[in-house]
Amino acid sequence: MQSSMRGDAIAIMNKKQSFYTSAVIATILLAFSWVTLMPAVSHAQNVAGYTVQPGPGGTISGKILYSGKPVRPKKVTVTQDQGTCGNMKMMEPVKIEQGGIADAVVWIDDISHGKAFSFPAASLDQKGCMFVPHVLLMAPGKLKVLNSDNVAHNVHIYSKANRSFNQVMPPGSAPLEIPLYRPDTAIVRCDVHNWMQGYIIVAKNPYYALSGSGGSFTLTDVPPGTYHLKVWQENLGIQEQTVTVTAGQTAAANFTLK
Ligand SMILES: [Cu+2]
Repeated sequence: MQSSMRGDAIAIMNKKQSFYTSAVIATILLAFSWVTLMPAVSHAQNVAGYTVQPGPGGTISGKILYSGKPVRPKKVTVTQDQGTCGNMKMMEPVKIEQGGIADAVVWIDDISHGKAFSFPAASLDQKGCMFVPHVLLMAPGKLKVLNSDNVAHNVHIYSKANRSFNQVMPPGSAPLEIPLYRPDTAIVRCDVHNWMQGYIIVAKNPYYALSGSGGSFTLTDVPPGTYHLKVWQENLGIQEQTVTVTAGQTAAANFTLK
C-alpha cells in the first residue's frame, strides 16, 4: 500500500516535473521566437539600416524619359469571365505618358537617416481583372488586398525577402492582410487570369517615388549629401546615377531608359 502510494507520488512528481520542464522550454522558445521575429515586425519607422532623424533637407526632382523602340501594347484575348474581365486586355510593357515613363520607381539606394515614412496605407485592389495600382509603393508593413470584382481571383505574391503568399479570393471576400515587412520588389499574379500581374515595392527608406505623367518625380526633405539614385522599370531594368543634395535647394536628376 505504502509503496504504491510512494509510486503514485513519484508519478505525480514526474508529471509535475515534466510539466514544469515543458513550461520552461515553451517560455524559452517563445522568447527566442519573439527575439528572432522582432526585426521582422518592426514598425516602418525603424527599418533595418534606416533611422528617422528629420532635419533641414533639399529636393531631388527629375524625369524618366524613354529612348527605346516604339512601345506596342500587348493584346491578350480573354477566354474566361468575360462578363467582368472584358474580351481583350491591353498590356503596356512601358507606360508612356506625356513623353515620359510613368510607373517607374525612383529611390535613394544608400541613405541611412532622414524623414519619417509617409507613404499612403498599402492597398491593392483587383478591379476589372487587373491589379490596381499596377505598381504599388509601400512602407514595410501589412498590405491590404481587395477584390472588387464579382469573380474569384487567386492572389499569388512572389517575394524573395518575404514569405510568399498564395490564396484564392472569392467575390465578396473580406480584404486580405498580407505581411510584407522586408524591403523587396515583389511580383503579384493571379493564378486564375494569367494576364493579371502587378508589382509591390516594399521600400527600405522613405525616399522612393513613383514617376507620374511626363515621367516626373520628386523626392523631398533629403538630408544634404551625395547619394546613389536608382530607377526601376518592370521591363527596362535598373539604372543609377549619383546626385548631390544641398539643403534648401533642388538637385536635378533625369534618367533616359531604353
Ligand atoms: Cu484574377
